Amino acid sequence: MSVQAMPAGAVKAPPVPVTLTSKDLKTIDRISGLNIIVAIVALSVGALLGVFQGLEHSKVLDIYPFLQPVIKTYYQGLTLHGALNAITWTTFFICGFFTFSVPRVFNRPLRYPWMSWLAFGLMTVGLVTAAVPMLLNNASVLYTFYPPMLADVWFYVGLTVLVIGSWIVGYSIYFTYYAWRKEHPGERAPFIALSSTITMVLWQIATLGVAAEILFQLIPLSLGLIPGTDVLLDRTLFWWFGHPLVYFWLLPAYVSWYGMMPAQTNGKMFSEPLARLVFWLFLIFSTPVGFHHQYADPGIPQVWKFIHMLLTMGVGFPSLITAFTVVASLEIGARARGGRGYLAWIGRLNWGDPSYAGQNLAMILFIFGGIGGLINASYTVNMAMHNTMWVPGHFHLTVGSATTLTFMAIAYWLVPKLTGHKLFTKWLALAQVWTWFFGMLFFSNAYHTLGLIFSVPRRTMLGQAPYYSTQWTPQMMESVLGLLFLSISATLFFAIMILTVVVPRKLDKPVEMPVAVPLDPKPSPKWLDTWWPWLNGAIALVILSYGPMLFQMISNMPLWARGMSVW
Ligand code: HAS
Ligand code: CU
Repeated sequence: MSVQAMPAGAVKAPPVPVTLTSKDLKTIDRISGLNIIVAIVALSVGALLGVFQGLEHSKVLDIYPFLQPVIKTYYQGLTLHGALNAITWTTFFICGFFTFSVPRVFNRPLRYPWMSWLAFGLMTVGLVTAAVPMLLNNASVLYTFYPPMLADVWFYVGLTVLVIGSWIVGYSIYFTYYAWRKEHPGERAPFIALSSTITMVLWQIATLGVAAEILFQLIPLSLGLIPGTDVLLDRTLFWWFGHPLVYFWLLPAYVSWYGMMPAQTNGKMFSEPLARLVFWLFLIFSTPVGFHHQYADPGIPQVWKFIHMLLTMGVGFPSLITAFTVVASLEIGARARGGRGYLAWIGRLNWGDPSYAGQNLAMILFIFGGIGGLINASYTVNMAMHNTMWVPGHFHLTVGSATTLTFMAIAYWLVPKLTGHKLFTKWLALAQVWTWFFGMLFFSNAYHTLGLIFSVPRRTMLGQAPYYSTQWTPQMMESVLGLLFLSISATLFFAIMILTVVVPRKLDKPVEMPVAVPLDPKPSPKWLDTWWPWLNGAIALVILSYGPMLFQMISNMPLWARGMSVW
């Protein structure tokens, strides 16, 4: 019908919904599977380097002399450990997980599958480009690459390409979301799709900071185009990115805890509206808090640090909501499974399923990780633990447990689903998640204590430190016990993954992606499915919390810090 022929006042009909075909599913699964493979390979190397560091700290074994000439220094190993685990494992896993799940909950193919292919290609090229200088010991600047330490230019170029690739993963999801929205006006976006898309938008806003740091300061500096750099400005731009980065790691776990995990234990989503609100709050509060990493930096007035501290307490709030509502969703499941009493129902949760158990154990570790985070954020208390071993204690409970153990547990249904092969062994998978749990408990307890009581510094080759004290021995031994558990656990994880992929054991029944249904079938209010207020709020808060300081820093930008290689 031509436009002229349409009667006045007629509403244009939405486009006919496109639904998933088996061919679409094959494409999605292939992209997702490739992402997961890169993620797991990165973790296997990254985790191994972590064990070497822990052994060095405890003086049990300094393995670095034996690693010549592959790994030349402790700091090179530490850089690879952070870059492979915290950046590569997480980012590739998340991109694979969302590419898998978003089209499925929309029951709609990716709008532009080529975008997701391009994204994966760019991310991989970026990873290899950044990895080469790291492996050649030309970029041992740790995963935060603070200037004036200066890496080979290809390290920064590789990181940039990796980040651009991950943006394109987001664009592929946004276009799919938009196409679905046009076909389904008035419907609420499914929770898993909405929360995953919010996570990708959060990542988009977050990475603007580090993109500015790399493009306008670090690449020009490493090419000799500017005489020096402004360290304070660079650190500020880095932490604009660095804090929301931690929610980019956490929120995919929350997508699973809210939207999938209850279904793995016969539960229902206690409150879908609250779950949506949580993700919107993360979008608003994740970025304007970066100064809580810079309490000790001179040059930032206290009032700004204080404002960021208050906003950090704001971003702690959605996690508190999560603690209560996710547990309520699980309790519904446990009671449906015959659970009784105030606490006895916990025993009836689906502990026999490694995918469920792993996520529940990750949640328990996150209680301690989260409490530690709120302690870090408290301005004055931060002075007691900043730059000490307390900090690696904190982040092994968060990114190392809440995120990593959850992703491992997701892999226990996702990899069988992608390969069509039965999980190689359920019992060893259960042993894997429990050993990770106990390993991290011991390890992080030891590191927290070393930092708090003895102020043992982080990011230091402690085995060589002249001030190494025998007073540290009990905690160091506790950390080695943790490492022992973690080494067993990691070995089990990789073995189970490889064997699941290569041994084609037939599935007893087809694996389905778990999707939790809401307890209350009423659709969520429209305002919890509407982008503009939240997106504008997020942008406004970033401008208010960073604008004045960045304006001041940029207008008096001294470019005197000459780049150096300290390794
Ligand atoms: Fe953090 C440093 C503050 C969360 C990661 N953090 C780091 C670093 C990393 C990191 C990697 O304010 C080091 C960076 C570097 O290299 O320098 N962090 C916080 C705060 C939170 C927080 C306030 N962090 C995270 C998450 C991370 C992460 C999440 C990764 C995924 N962090 C800081 C600060 C520093 C810092 C300072 C700088 C320190 C310094 O001086 O250098 C909050 O988001 C935490 C809120 C969380 C909670 C917990 C909720 C609990 C839940 C589980 C419930 C489970 C139950 C069990 C009830 C309030 C949701 C149920 C059981 C059954 C059986 C049913
Ligand atoms: Cu932070």
